[in-house]
Amino acid sequence: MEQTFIMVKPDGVQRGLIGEVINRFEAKGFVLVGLKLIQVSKELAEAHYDVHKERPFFGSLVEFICSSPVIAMVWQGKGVVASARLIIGATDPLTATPGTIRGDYGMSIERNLIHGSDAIETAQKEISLWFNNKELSSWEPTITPWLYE
Ligand code: IDP
Ligand code: MG
Repeated sequence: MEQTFIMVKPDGVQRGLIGEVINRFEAKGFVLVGLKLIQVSKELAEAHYDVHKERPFFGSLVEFICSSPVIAMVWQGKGVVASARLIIGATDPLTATPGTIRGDYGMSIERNLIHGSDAIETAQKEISLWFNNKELSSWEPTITPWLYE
């Protein structure tokens, strides 16, 4: 089953939005298979954002991600990678559609609350960067037949 990596960034944790973020994925019908609160090291933040290492904001982005604990999660379900990106909204919260997490709660691109993997391949890489196998549970909620035929 498809999985994606979701992180509540330091601003989301500081603003008390952990429960709100979890609720949106849970209420939709996705399944939480991994969850931890961690203080991110510089090495992990740099590895996670490696594709952006040449961008001018890379240094401040890494510093921001390490500035306070984050919530790292793995969510599972049909089409979860693309659907999570829709739930999260556009990168710049001021242009993100209301109803999305960034559209409802964000004010700037540097403080956009949440990360979600951008493709299935990226999701697999990010999940293995942030979690080891023992930290992930494979389980199926009993309500599954009420979510999928
Ligand atoms: P995404 O998080 O929507 O996938 P990306 O383009 O992959 O957006 O950028 C990764 C993160 O880098 C963004 O979530 C945001 O925190 C930060 N970022 C992206 N573009 C800018 C920018 O122009 N200035 C400052 N930070 C940026
Ligand atoms: Mg991205």
